Amino acid sequence: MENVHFSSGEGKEEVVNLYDKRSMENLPFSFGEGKEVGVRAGESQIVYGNKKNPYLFPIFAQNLLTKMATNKTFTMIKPEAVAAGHSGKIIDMIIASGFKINAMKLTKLSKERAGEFYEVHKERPFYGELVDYMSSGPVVAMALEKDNAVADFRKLIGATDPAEAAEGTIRKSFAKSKGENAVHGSDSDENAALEIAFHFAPNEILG
Ligand code: RTP
Ligand code: MG
Repeated sequence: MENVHFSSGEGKEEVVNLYDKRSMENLPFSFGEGKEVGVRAGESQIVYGNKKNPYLFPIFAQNLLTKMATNKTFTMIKPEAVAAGHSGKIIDMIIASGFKINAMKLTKLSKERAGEFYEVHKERPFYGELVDYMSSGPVVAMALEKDNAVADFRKLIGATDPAEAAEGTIRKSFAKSKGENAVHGSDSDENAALEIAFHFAPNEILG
């Protein structure tokens, strides 16, 4: 389903193509911070959201409307693991565990983008350190597909603290510490969808 009706809540309604960024940008009303918009696919359903990033919102809306995908997750190989040359071995483990790579890029997060990505941890004492670390060097971002993707990937990466991670997990093999722990893995289907949309434009995602 590509075409969705966006409603401003004030009687105005527009049909936009979720895969066309320009049609989102050209909406005659905004769905900025704090503003609720309705989303409707055909006549079937109306859901509401107030996501502030217009490029995140279409994917979020699409997932809400099509039933949240349970076969997608998102990962980043974190800066210290990329710098140490572990990317290839980590990607091998991911593929060997049955995940299909739908999108992948080497990129570097600015402090601002890293802060936005980990915004859920804003109040935690390690937030500043986490943002500095995640913006300290290149990361490899990937959108992954497998049945039961989120839970299976969390199992593959192991506990946050490598001292507690099971043998054979990515963190047990490559993490340096609880902070510098080699990889990120989404913690829910909803966050997987948001995180994939945060890093990839729709036309960069294959599959
Ligand atoms: P992630 O989100 O990166 O996949 O990690 P996670 O779910 O296993 O752990 P989470 O609680 O979401 O924490 C996010 C990241 O913050 C850093 N952290 N440092 N120093 C500390 O006590 C501490 N606790 C967490 C880690 O990089 C962790 O992965
Ligand atoms: Mg987490």
